[in-house]
Amino acid sequence: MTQDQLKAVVGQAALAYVPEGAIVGVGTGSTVNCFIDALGTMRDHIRGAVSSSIRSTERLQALGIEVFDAADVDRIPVYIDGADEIDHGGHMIKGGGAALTREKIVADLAERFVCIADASKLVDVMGTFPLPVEVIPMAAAQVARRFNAMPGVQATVRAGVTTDNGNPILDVRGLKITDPLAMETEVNQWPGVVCVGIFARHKAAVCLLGTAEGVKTLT
Ligand code: ABF
Repeated sequence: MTQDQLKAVVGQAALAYVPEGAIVGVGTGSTVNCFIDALGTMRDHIRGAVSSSIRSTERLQALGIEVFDAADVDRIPVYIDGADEIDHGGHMIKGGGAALTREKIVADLAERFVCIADASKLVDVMGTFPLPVEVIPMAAAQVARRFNAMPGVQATVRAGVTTDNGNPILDVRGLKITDPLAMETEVNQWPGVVCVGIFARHKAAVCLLGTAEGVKTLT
């Protein structure tokens, strides 16, 4: 099966985690797009969605699914989102799609995070995928210097990209994230960091992994 076929399979499989009448937390990315398209087939069985990006909002609305503002929702039963990397503990690198901040905000509303990914995203140790970090513009250079002071690590501003929040993103190469929670906690404290793309405090409770042998459910 092609990577796109694997994404479609896990997008469909995620419907099983959407309770009747729910407001569903929806992530961002091509795998999530497959989930959104599948969600459209059950739009009469859900109340609506809370979205993590303008592009996911537009896709949901085009399918007739009502989108609620995260500020108007106290709690949601489930958040469905992709990842750039996920390790065997459910920790993720996210933000390749530049939506990491709103993704983490919506994930924080959810009782359960269900990650949908093709098998290529599962890794033993995260860091091969460049770690995205959303920063306030005036802090970009200083945050990059902090990462560049680490052996073998290089941070660069992602060219031509501004997040839905109007901020730049640094992509950090050369990391081996052996303790995701510790690194997330540390980087979160650096002045000017809006959001670091490590999801350890908000790790996935379930990962639906699309493989050639079918969907594997990792918990
Ligand atoms: C999103 O899913 C982002 O955090 C992450 O970058 C993306 C993965 O995109 P894709 O599903 O297109 O590989 O949640």
